[in-house]
Amino acid sequence: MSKKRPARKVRVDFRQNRQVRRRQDDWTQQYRADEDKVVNAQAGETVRAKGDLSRKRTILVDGKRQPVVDESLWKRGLVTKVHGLICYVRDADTRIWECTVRRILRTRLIQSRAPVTVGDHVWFSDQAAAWDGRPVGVIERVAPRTSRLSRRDRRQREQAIVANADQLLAIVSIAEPKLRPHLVDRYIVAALSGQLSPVLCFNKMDLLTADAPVEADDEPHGRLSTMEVIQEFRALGYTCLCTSAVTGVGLDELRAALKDRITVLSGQSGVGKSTLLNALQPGLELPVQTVSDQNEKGRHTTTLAELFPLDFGGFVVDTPGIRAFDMWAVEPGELEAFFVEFIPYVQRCRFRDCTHRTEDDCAVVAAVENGEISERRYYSYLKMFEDA
Ligand SMILES: Nc1nc2c(ncn2[C@@H]2O[C@H](COP(=O)(O)OP(=O)(O)OP(=O)(O)O)[C@@H](O)[C@H]2O)c(=O)[nH]1
Ligand SMILES: [Mg+2]
Ligand SMILES: [Zn+2]
Repeated sequence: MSKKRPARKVRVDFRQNRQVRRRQDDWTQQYRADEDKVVNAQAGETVRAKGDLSRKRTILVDGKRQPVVDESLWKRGLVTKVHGLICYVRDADTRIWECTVRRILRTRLIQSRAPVTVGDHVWFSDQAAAWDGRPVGVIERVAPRTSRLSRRDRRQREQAIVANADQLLAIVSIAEPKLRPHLVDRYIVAALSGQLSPVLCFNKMDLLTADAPVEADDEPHGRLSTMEVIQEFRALGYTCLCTSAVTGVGLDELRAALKDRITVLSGQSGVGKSTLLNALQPGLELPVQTVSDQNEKGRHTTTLAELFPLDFGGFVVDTPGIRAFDMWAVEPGELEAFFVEFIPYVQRCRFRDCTHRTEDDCAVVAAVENGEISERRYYSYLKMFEDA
């Protein structure tokens, strides 16, 4: 092994291989820092490649800095479910592997409170030979995450639920239960604050008879009809799907929106989530995960989330934690950033820390008054501000 190579040259080579990373988590940096050391120990072994995903050889070292695994022998997969210490990993051939996490990696990830979670892209070593051919593996490495949804546990510690999700599908019904536009605004804020793109699905379109005004929440403004509400969200640039699980309208668009993405599902009870998903993919059962059971060691384990594969490509994940919004804590001051139509105005307010409520010379209020910002959206902002 080429331990005595100069460190500097190796570091440069390694950086060239790095990908631009969005929203790097601390643990990943930590891991990368360790990897630099690893690569030092293995100078010349790194292969030039466009990104770290295509790098052919990275060496993991044990406590004595000895290389233990060769990445060219690892498989790539996606964690679809975590149960206690077992991660279920789906490989490129859709085979599910039962994996544990390499101890050195696990310690590091646990220290930085970022254990392997559903949605993680991982490299794992095939241990089937030692298990009579059963698909058993060991996770050796976790790819950097592009997004992470987490919630706080009772001790206020962050708990990752889903990594790398792309979008939030907010399903609402236009009737039974009635449409509540304010709730849609909340879904949008929730999605954006979790780094997900919102996709709005207005279900039960078959129940749209005469397009009567939407019953107001308790919003002190003129009433809009269902189609006007939808039009308003469209005008803001959000994807709005109009579906009916009964007539099948809009299902193709919904399928196209979900294809090849990791979609987090949300929507109140009764809006038609299960019916809609079953219409998309018959037999797709989405048991909401509330499992809390005893494993053989008598320890309580909770399955927080599971990725369900769509046969046309992509995954959906449905969890009560995400549905209940108990993780989307948004500071009042952050809120304006999630109201996309406010953004051009906020810098024109007289006060830099304007909250757009009672301040003098507020450009947002002025824009509401002259009709450039919808009154409905503005009142929604006020309501969320008070609740935050
Ligand atoms: N008219 C009409 N009814 C629908 C439609 N989609 C679902 N429903 C009905 O709405 C009711 C609730 O649907 P579900 O699919 O169980 O709703 P859900 O969102 O999964 O509800 P939870 O599991 O409680 O969260 C059922 O009686 C469905 O038949 C639709 O597009 N049109
Ligand atoms: Mg359901
Ligand atoms: Zn203002």
